[in-house]
Amino acid sequence: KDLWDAIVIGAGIQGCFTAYHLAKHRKRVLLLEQFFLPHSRGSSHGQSRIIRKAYAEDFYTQMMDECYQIWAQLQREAGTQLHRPAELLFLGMKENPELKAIQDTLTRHGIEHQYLSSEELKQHFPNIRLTRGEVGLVDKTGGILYADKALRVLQNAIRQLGGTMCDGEKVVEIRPGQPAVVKTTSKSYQAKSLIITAGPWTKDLLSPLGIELPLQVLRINVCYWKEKDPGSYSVSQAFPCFLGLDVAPHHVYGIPSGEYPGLMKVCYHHGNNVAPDERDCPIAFSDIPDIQILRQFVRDYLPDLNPEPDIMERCMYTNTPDKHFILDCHPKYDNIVIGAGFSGHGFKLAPVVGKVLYELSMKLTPAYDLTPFRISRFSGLDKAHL
Ligand code: PYC
Repeated sequence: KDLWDAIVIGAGIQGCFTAYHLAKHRKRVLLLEQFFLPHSRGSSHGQSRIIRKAYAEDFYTQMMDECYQIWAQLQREAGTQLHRPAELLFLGMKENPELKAIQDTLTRHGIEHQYLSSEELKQHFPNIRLTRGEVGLVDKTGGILYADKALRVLQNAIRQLGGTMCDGEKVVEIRPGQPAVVKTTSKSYQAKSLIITAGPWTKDLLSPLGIELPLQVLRINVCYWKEKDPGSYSVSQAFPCFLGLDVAPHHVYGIPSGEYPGLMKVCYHHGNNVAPDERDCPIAFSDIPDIQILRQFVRDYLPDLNPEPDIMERCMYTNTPDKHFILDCHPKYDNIVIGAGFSGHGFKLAPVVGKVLYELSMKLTPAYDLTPFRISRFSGLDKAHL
C-alpha cells in the first residue's frame, strides 16, 4: 500500500503533465512540491506563454503537433479556455540563418506561414518600426497559453484522476534503489520509479546522486509596458506574439496586450545567474542590464509603448548549453527519470514532455527520437564515466 508506482518531484508544468499522464494510465502517482500551491517561485507561473509550431529543429515541431492535441483535450475536459490563437511573428534580418531554418521547417511540415518583406511587414504591422530593414516570418499556428490557468486546471485533473499531490514538502534526500526512497521535510516515501522535474532545483537534487548536469539558472525579469494608446498592441486588434532574432545578443519576445489591459509583455530571453532560492532578493533597477536592452528595443521598435517598464515580475530559466531539454534516465539508476533544462521555451511542449517522462518511467518506448535530449551529449556524463 505504501509503495507508489511513481513519485514526481516538482509540480511545475512539466511535473504536472507527467503526473497527469501517469494518473490517466491508472498509476499510483504522488506529486511532491516544496512550496504551497499555487506559488510564483519557480518557472511555471504567470499569465501567459507563447505557443507555436515554428522551430528551427524538426524534433520540436514534430512534438508540437501532439502538444496542440493534448492542450485542446485538456481544455475540453476542463471546460476552461487555456489557449487563444495569435499569429507568431519572427522578426529578423533577411540573411539570419535561424530565420531561414525556421522557414524551411515550416515548409517541410506543411505548416501555414507567411514570409513578409520589409515593405509587407510595415503594411501588416504599422506600429512596429523596422530600424534595420528587418523582414518577417509569420507562423499562423501561433498563440497564447494562459499559463496560471493551465497549471490550475491540470492540478485539478490530476486529483480527479486519482493522483495525490503533497505541497509544502521539500525533498531533502533521495535514496536510489528498488524501491527508491524520497525523504521530505515531513515524511518518507517509497516508489518503483522517480521522476525529477524540479526546474532550477534539479541540479542540487542530482549532485548527491553522482551527476553534475550543466544547468545554468537565470533570473528573468518579466516586463510589461504601457500602451500610449490603449489597445494599439492588443491581441483583439490582431497584434501578434513576436520573437525578435537580431535585435539584441539574445532574443527579445513579446505577447500582445490582453492579460493586463493596456500593458504589453516584452521580455529579454536571458538574465543574470542566480541561486534559485535567491531569485527574489531585492536588486537595484540600475543593476539589471537586460532592462536597458529592453528599453532600447521598445524605443526603437515599438514606438507606441512607453519605454519604461510598468510592471516587472520574476521568473527563472534553467538553461542547458545547447538550449535543448534533458529527457532521460539517470545514467546509473534507471528508475530515476530526469526532465530538466527547459531553457525558457518548454511550457508549450509540456504535454509531450510529460508523456515522454511517463513512458520512460514505465519502461515504455516513446514515439519520439530522444537523441537530442540525452544526458550523454554532455561530456563526462555517459554511463561509462559514472
Ligand atoms: O516560444 O520559445 C518560446 C518563447 C520565447 C519566450 C518565451 N517563450
